Amino acid sequence: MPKGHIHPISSLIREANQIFSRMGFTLAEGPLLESEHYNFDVLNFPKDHPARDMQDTFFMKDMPGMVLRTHTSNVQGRYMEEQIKKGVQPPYRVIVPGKVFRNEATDMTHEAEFYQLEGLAVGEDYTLAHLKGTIERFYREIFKGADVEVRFRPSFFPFVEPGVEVDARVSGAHVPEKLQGKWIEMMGAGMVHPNVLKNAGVDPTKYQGFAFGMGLDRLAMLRWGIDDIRLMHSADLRFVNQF
Ligand code: 2NL
Repeated sequence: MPKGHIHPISSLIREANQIFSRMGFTLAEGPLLESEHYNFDVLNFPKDHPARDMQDTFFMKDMPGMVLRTHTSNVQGRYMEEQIKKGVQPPYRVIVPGKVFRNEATDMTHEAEFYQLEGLAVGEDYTLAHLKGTIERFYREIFKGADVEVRFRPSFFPFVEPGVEVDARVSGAHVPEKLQGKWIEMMGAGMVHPNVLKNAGVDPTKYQGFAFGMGLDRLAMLRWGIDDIRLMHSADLRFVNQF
């Protein structure tokens, strides 16, 4: 019998799950069709934030207040709320892989449906240094023991303060030639905004958190040197048979 192949995105999710589980993270999943409450309000998006715009978000015509989730962070909000309801205080560590939707024109590097992997860690005395160490270790392991340097540039996301853009420079035997030794923008991250903790029922005077979010399609393109994102979801066996 001919054997099937594992899609590169599935492969990355499995590997990321193994890597992060060794750092104490568990995996969580949640709905793709989400309320504006969990997709935006809980995450500290102001009512007039441009990301809420029709241009960026798919609103459900016949379901007022419902959207296709624009990130997987809806799940972390639900997760924290659930823990608090059960009486479970931090530490929390979760990763959330899954499909997200943006109302965008598509090209070689953009799809309207794509995959993200987000991570959230909440505890006492958590700092940006913990975020940096966690991310460095993830890239070292996903690129199979590569040398990894990580740097932060200041950035903005409503759900974190401070927010950072994360660049990585990787070199090693399993790193594609195009990537070797170059600074590449890899993800967004930051310290969880106190409002987000508060909205989920976590006491921000006692706990801090760090969070990050990366595009898995983009990571797969970098990891295997794939040059067109549209190949990823084309259902073309000539593509998937190479993995
Ligand atoms: C990006 C940026 C990011 C997060 C995701 C997050 C989730 C919660 C609280 C705080 Cl519940 N933060 N997630 C934080 C910063 C950046 O993703 O561009 N990803 C592709």
